[in-house]
Amino acid sequence: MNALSNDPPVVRTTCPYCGVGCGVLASPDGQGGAMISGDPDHPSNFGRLCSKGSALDETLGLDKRLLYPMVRQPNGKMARTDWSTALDKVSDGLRTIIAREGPDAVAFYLSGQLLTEDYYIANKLMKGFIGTANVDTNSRLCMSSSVAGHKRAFGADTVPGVYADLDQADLIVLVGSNAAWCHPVLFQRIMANKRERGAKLVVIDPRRTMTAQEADLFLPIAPGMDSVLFAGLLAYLADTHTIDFGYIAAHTVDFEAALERCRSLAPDIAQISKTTGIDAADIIRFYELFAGTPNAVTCYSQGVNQSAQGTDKVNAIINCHLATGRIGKAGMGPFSLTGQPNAMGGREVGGLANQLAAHMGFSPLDVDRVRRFWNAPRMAEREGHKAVQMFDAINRGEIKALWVMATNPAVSLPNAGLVRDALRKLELLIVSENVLVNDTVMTGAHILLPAAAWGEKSGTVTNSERRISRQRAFLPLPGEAKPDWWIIAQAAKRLGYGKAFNYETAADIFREHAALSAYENDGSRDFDIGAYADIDSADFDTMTPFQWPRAAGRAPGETRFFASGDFFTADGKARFVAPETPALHFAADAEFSFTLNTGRVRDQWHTMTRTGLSPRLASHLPEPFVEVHPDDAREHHLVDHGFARVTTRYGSCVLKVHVTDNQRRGSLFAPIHWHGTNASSACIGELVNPATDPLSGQPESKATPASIQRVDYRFAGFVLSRRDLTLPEGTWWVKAAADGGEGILLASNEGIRFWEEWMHSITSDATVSSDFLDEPRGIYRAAIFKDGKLDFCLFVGPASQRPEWNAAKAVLAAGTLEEQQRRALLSGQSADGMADHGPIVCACFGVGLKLIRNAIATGEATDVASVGKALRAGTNCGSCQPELKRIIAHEQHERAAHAV
Ligand SMILES: Nc1nc2c(c(=O)[nH]1)N[C@H]1C(S)=C(S)[C@@H](COP(=O)(O)OP(=O)(O)OC[C@H]3O[C@@H](n4cnc5c(=O)[nH]c(N)nc54)[C@H](O)[C@@H]3O)O[C@H]1N2
Ligand SMILES: Nc1nc2c(c(=O)[nH]1)N[C@H]1C(S)=C(S)[C@@H](COP(=O)(O)OP(=O)(O)OC[C@H]3O[C@@H](n4cnc5c(=O)[nH]c(N)nc54)[C@H](O)[C@@H]3O)O[C@H]1N2
Ligand code: SF4
Ligand SMILES: [Mo]
Repeated sequence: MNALSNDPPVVRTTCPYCGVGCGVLASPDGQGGAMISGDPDHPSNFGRLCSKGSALDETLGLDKRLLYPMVRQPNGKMARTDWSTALDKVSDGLRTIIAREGPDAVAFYLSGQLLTEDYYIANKLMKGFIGTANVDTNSRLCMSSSVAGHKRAFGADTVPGVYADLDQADLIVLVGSNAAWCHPVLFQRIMANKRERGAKLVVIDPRRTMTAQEADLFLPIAPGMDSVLFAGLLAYLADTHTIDFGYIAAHTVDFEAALERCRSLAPDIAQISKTTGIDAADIIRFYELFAGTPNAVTCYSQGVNQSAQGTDKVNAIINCHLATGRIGKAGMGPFSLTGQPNAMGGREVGGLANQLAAHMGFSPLDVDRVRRFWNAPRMAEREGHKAVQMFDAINRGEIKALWVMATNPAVSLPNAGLVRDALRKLELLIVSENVLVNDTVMTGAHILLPAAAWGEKSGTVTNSERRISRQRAFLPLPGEAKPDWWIIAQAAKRLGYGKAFNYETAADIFREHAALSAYENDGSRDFDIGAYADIDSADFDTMTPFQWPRAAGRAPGETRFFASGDFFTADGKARFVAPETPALHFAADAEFSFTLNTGRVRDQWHTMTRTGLSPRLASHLPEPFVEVHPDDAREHHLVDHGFARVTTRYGSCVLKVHVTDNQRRGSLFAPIHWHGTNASSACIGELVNPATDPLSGQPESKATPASIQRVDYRFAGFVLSRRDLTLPEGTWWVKAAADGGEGILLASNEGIRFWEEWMHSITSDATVSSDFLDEPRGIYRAAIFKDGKLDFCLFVGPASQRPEWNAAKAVLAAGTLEEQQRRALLSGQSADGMADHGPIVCACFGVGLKLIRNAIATGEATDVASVGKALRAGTNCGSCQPELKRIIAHEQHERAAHAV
């Protein structure tokens, strides 16, 4: 339903973040904001939201939005223009380059954050009308190894299972997935099954993540060695006669050859243990568990996909499910967890350069079929460049025009420095964006097109379990922002394809997409939603979430694939695939002796253009960091909370050091969220090697040879400000949203006199309302108050006593202040009534570490449940529960140690 009968109106929509695809209820407040809650009727989350979903209300502001079309002027500056001028420039630019150099000189780079309708027509324009398959997407960095693995094994990119399988599985294996942080609502479902039904959880990851902490069995695998572990599992299943010969004989081919290769890759447990670095006894426990538990689901994510062996890893996992016939039946199957809200939808429309729409490829038959359906004048007949190669082709000057939509390649592609060089070489860089400033825009866009954002746009997305849900608008379009599909259709019309792009609503496009999925299909292609080919606009408005396939005439229901074979290969049989020996291209050498692993943190989304607006989300892990094992830290003289420079052959960053034995020796981990717009030196993409999987083209983002050196700063501090600020050159800084303004954490070798001078220089017309200088102790604090409110403050002190900013943040948030509160600020104390609760642990209820520690110290809280009772922490989305457990264990350990 579009609007429930409550007052104010409630709009049902879908979360813009991860592939879990949670249903969201949004109640607009009429002033640009909205109340957000989980949709109890959505079958993906039943009302739950994680910290990011819960904080969506804090991300709706328009301050940082791109609201008008803009074009670059001869002087290099961007200036506002009208849509007609901007779109003429887009089409003239593309037309000129195509006329001069042919269609392969232009490219689109799309995103799993587009709606299916946007994605569909972007592909249609390029592959059917401009006549090139140079269309790729950030899903290349995300899901393409799964796609390639599915196609090799099943003949199509099919996810066989559904989330409900988790409720019937007795064994859940998570491979290369930090689901506690990255798919939190699904992880809570797994935890409920563990708690309530005794389902066992195995986690395979080089790091002891918050997910791993909850596992019954954690296998700390050496980076890149998953295919060896699963090759060993296949051999073990064969040796222990736990394979399903009937299924293998009836529905598969190539078992013997794959088994033989697996045996040579993983000859015995001792060898597997040596290669994978996992304790032999734990390997045997895993193999026994898997062999002995028919209801087993293996979920996997970027530790599998983002690898130079990604496709082999996927197939090594699928092999074990095929061999046991554990696929497509309730409670069993391999399960690729998708990352972005519409990663799956992008695959449906053929968003990747090696796919055509509706799960078709570049076979002459498919090309011809799509040509006829679209009545396309210039069908692309061969695959285009995959993302990394696309940017190489730009660098070589072969691609002259690029249109980027809903992704930030200057940050998220590997070897991002080279990507920026490529962007600068373009004759025409068009960017459709929500925000005015990001690293891609700043690298030199010629045309900026303001796209409708979440809450404003309307269409469909598909989650990990093939469930198509509506995103609905609940806010008006701000400024002159327009839906992405509208922008593409307008460009297409100007290029002369008006008839084929004559859409008035997203529903028009959805109908065509559904019709193509059914066109000459008859069960030959997995993706078929023909039941929706004639949906009218009113029904599209009220459409409830459903799973594909839904062929015309087929009733809605839970859908699985392959329980009784029927694969999409020519002979209907699945393929076992023999994995190759993992290529050791990332072997460490003397200069770069570490392996740099990269990934995500709980409360931030990618390059933070949305989550970065939320003060609540900013307070969990506000600084870019690198995790190091204690022994490595000792050897390299690194100190916890100090700084280090991480260097690879491609670039370097200066990051906060987190020393933790959750990290493997020899391995470093850094999150991907920071970049040039929000930190001085933390764009991890610049460090990542551009090696790719040979089959999928997916970059190896999890293993780059790296080195680490200690960096010292003499002073540290922070700024809180109601306005945008630039810090002096040479300062290490990171920005973080704060209630009422912006926070900047800083470190510097410049002393307090330098900062005092800087303070006075930036306040030339205003006056510093009060400041405090303690030269012997190296402390400088200054503040500007305006209209009784804190406008700006700067705290600098010796790095060894890094100033705490929580008390000052409370002052910034407070609004008008009493005299006593002002004085308290500069004394570094919490003002009355503004308690400093420490860094936030539970983002949903804003519960700080100090409060939690207090509750444990007083004995009020002894476990997660009692922390929840006392403080509410962990009682909403639950994704901080693993961290609460760590804090409780740590505090209790400390207290016991002191008691001795
Ligand atoms: N909070 C948050 N959630 C997100 C996102 C976000 O930005 N923030 N992004 C979404 C997107 S687009 C995606 S794709 C997903 C990603 O979700 P995940 O894949 O769960 O997240 P990552 O942190 O990228 O990586 C997962 C784990 O792979 C491990 N790993 C590294 N190398 C190996 C290896 O060789 N073998 C194994 N077995 N594991 C390895 C890493 O240590 C890491 O813990 O998250 C989605 N959800
Ligand atoms: N080292 C390393 N690199 C990685 C990864 C990793 O684990 N390690 N993970 C990879 C993965 S899995 C992914 S998915 C990528 C993600 O990387 P990106 O896609 O580059 O990251 P986002 O920050 O999500 O960028 C989305 C951009 O689109 C804008 N946007 C959002 N919604 C819309 C919309 O509806 N329309 C338009 N026009 N614009 C919109 C946002 O403002 C933002 O600027 O990063 C990849 N890069
Ligand atoms: S788990 Fe969180 S981020 Fe993912 S869809 Fe649900 S609410 Fe959104
Ligand atoms: Mo992703």
